[in-house]
Amino acid sequence: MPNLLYLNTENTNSLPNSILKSNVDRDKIKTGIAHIGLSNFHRAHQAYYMHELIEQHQELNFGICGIDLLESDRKIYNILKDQDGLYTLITKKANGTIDYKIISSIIEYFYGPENPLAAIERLARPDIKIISLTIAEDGYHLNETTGEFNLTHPQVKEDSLSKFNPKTVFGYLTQIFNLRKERGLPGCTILSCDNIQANGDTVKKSFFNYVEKTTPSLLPWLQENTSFPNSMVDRITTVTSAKDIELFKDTYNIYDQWPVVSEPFSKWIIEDNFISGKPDWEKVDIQFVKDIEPFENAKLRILNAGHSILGILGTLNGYKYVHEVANDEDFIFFLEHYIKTEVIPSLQNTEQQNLKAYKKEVIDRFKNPHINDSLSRICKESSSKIPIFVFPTLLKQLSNQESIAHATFVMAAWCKYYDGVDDYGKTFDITDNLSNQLIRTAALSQQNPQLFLENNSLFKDLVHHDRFKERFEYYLSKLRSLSIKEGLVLMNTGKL
Ligand code: CS2
Repeated sequence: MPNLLYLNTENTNSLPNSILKSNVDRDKIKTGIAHIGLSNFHRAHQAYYMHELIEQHQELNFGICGIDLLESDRKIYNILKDQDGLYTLITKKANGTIDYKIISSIIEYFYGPENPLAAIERLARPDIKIISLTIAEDGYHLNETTGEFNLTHPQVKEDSLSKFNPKTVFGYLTQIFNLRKERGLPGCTILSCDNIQANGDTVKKSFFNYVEKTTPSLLPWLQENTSFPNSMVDRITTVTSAKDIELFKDTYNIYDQWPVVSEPFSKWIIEDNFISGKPDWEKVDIQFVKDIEPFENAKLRILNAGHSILGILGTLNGYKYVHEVANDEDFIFFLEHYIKTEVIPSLQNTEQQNLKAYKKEVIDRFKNPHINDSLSRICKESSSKIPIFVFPTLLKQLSNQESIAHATFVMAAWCKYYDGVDDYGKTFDITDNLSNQLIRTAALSQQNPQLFLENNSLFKDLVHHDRFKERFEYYLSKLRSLSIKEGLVLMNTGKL
């Protein structure tokens, strides 16, 4: 057995062509994009698209500079530094085939908590034409119901007081653009790649609110010199397991400390609103449209809501992975019915999409038994997700006087989820910023179901709807004595 190869530039010459077929001299790639949040998703999606564009079309002006801002990102930062930005994308097809590809589009990396000024200086340089973000739903500090920026969030408040050691994306962006303005440099595009409603508009509004409060003199310059396209991003990317690392090591004799695992499907649709230019992304099948909203709503309310629903219901039934739930008829029948009778009818301007086919495609993707997407990943921070993924369907159906049965059943199951115990008596972990609050109100709901809804600003709009409140109480009282599976069987046969 030859010596184990550690993944880094020096060793790339020894890598088999099948996983690193490079036509490009990496030293010639210039940085054009700075990406904040080197999540697994970013590495399977945007960095993958850039890699393809660099390799297949010799695009040398948009290499990626990665920036991490969170304490929890220290590990990925150190690994990427160790591996010269290289990592492996592991793609698992539904038929069991696994593809490996070394991705080489990340060419610089900075870690904010270690040296915030270095990161700020780097992003202030005009070669960076796009600053993209994957900071997760909770990184935007939005009020869950109103969608407004939460200026009173402790970290946001802290940043507004100590400008030179920022913690939030908004603190960083303010310093970066302050420098660009002072130095007479151009602005750039801020591209959100997170699953939040109107992600570009939202980040713009939040950022401008923050600037108005902290550095109002910068605002007119920002209005002239920045743009914020909305986008829809899609690729299921799971938590990497020790087994994935081992399998790659055993197959190729290469040690990658943190490869990324994803499905073969990938999609990215963006509004064409880039103030300082963009790569020729069309060449790698990225779509540009005038109005992203119909695509984004369909994705958030079908795929992401579908995930959360399988996550919550499946966890209550003791399942651990998405594919286990998606291959259980009772669960999938319920989900299909929800999409068909409550989501699709409440979506608007959908002429350009075949939503029936999209529903089928999404469910087939959920069934892929090889990517092992854990329900704990899906349920993490569900109090930031459910309001985006499920509430809009519920509110639209309520205002249209249409059926809310499935969505409300899900809300009742979500309340039961905060008991932290499945139907077999096994406890599970809940990772959620609002867990203390929601665990407490879920416990109180044993006496009075309405307390789960009323004690929480989360449900603001919904609690004005008596029809919803009554249904919620009905389903929750049923679910207190039925298992989730029994409840689903009754729902699926129209008996509940
Ligand atoms: C998931 C998403 O986190 C979630 O709740 O639904 O991460 C999902 O896998 C991606 O949006 C797929 O594009």
